[in-house]
Amino acid sequence: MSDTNNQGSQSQHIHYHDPNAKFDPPERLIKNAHIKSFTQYQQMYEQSINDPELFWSQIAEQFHWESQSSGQFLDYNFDVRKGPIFIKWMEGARTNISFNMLDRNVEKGLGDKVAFYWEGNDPGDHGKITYQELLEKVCMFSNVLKGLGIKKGNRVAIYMPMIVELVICMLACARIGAVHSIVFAGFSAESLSDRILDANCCAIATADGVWRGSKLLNLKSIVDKALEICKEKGKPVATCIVVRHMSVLSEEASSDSNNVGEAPDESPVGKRPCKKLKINWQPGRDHWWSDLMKTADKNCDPEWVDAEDPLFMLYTSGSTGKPKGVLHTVAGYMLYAAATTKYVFDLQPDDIYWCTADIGWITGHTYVCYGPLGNGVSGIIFEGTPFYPDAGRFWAVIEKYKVTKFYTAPTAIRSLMKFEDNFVTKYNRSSLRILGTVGEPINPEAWLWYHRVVGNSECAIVDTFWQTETGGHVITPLPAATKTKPGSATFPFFGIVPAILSDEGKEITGPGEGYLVFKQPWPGIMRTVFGNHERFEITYFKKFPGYYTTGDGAKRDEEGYLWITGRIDDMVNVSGHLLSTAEVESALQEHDAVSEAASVSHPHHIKGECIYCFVTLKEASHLGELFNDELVKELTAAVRQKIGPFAQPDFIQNAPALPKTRSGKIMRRILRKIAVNDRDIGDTSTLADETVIDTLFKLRPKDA
Ligand code: 6R9
Repeated sequence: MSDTNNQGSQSQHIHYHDPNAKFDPPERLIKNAHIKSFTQYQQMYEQSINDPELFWSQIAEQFHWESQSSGQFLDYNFDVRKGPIFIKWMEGARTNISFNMLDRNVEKGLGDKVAFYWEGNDPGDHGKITYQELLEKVCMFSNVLKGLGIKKGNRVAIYMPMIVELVICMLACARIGAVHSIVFAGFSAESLSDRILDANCCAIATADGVWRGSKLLNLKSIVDKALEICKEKGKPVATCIVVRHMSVLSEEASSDSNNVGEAPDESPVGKRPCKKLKINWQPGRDHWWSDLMKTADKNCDPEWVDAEDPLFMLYTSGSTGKPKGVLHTVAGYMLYAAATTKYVFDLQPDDIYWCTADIGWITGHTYVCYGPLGNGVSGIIFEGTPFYPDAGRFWAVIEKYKVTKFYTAPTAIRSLMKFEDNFVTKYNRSSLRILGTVGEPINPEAWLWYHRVVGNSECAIVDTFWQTETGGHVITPLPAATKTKPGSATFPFFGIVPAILSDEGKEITGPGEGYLVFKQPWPGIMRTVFGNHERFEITYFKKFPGYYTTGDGAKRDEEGYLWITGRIDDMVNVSGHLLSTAEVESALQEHDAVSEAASVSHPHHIKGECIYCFVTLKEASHLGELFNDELVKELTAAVRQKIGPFAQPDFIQNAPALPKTRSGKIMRRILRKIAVNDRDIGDTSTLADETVIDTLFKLRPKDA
């Protein structure tokens, strides 16, 4: 490698951040916090590891158990060499999660407390529902489901926008022991049908349509298509329940859709925008939610289920393409969702807690629905997007509801950073105490902006690492106890024993980098891949026997802080140096002109692999929109400077937008194809916007 000392082109536009700089927990949080110091965290952590039964049974005491188990509190096998993998917490105990989320809170006197504020796509379209009201609606809908013949163990697909009925539907399934399988209402008809078929769902709940920003989505027509595919494949779905969210039937629509009738607007919260939407109707199969609810009984005894009975399944993409139905069970998930929400967001009775994730993703399951309800706090269900009507929407909502705890994704933060700080600062954010991030490694640049601009340098930032499979946070700071380093998810949550393994499967103790694995089960870990236990064992337990393999890389620094370096398949090996794409991206993002960056591995005849970068420029950059050789030089220098000359990217291309999944994850698999000019990009069904692909192929540098 040549030219290691060339620092001549360092630009004034690059801000370096000291990776060891630490931020103290905000003083004002400590007095009332559940965990007040790092020492207290360490003591509790030790206990959670050495005596999981004692630790988790204390947490279980907060909940109602219809009957206790006489068997083992925890039983498991994590080692494929010893037999099949299994994980069981509190098997034999009987409970019901909807009872614990609702009846128990009402009994404690929280009946009149707001369970959820609902904030619609349009500012001004809003409502709220109390714990008592939510309980009543859930009981009614449970009776509706029972009336339709849905029983314990049946799978119910849910394809809904972010409306209160979505939570009602989840909790009603849980109340009668049915298993919900939520599909994010942004997936195509084909993806939806794949998931319905794989889970063998007997019913689906949806809504007529939804506005997402300024785009109108006809959800019912997507569901119609999906159900058509299911029928063609010989597995018709008997029941489709439709929430009337927005349609006022025009004459045109009602004339060619018999039996639609006029559905009374019985929605539990708020007024709804009335927009014309053409809906087709299949009598016998399709039912209006409000029609079914009209006659439903307001009382419904919960079905007492086993701790290890399934609660829900949720599909996550697999490296082989076919999505995996991650299965979670009742009691372990309940304990873990409630405990992580309580400690990581340091929940207090008067909190207004807002997680912006869609319930269609695991973050929404755990941190919009089950975690907050399990702690009896008031949450927000947000139907809108960060950019509608403008880039100030998040901060407007924070001001409106006096949000105290806020949880969002790095991708949202990075895209909002592009705009002037004034979009944030013109709103009152003095209620904020804790700011969370999840979904991807957060680059220090974005972390610091979140901390300084959004949090006014007065809030704790919790960078929470976890997965659909883990059920809840596994590596995370605790807001009043952990000194944070921007970009580090810091330390394990209670009950989590992380290890870093080398390629050969040796544990790296002390500082080092490798595969992130976990050594023992925690209550929230997935139990199987629905219908394919072998795939569960192969995906998570085969590579390193005795460990749960996350598929992510991690680095432990001298002080023991953990830094997630990204998916293992996002590692680049340049001339024998193992590099994470996240590291390179972070270096690029420190440049003033850069809004977002993604880097992938590209084959190289000498180095083996080299780095190929995609860079999105800030719209308002004072360097202009110009992507030119000068800028490429500066960016190259930035990476050399930050990581080392070996990390110097060979290619940097202009990317007006990056290919992302609907949950905002950059699809590096597709970027790798673009980098090598391979048009055979495979499955793009999870891509939010397919048009970016063509643009990126066109903008490839000539020499690549
Ligand atoms: C909760 C969720 C899981 C993958 C995970 C990792 C990435 C999530 C992260 C993070 C770095 C964080 N990830 N949180 N990487 N820092 N704080 O996102 O679940 O959709 O299953 O994705 O997301 O790569 O393996 P899921």
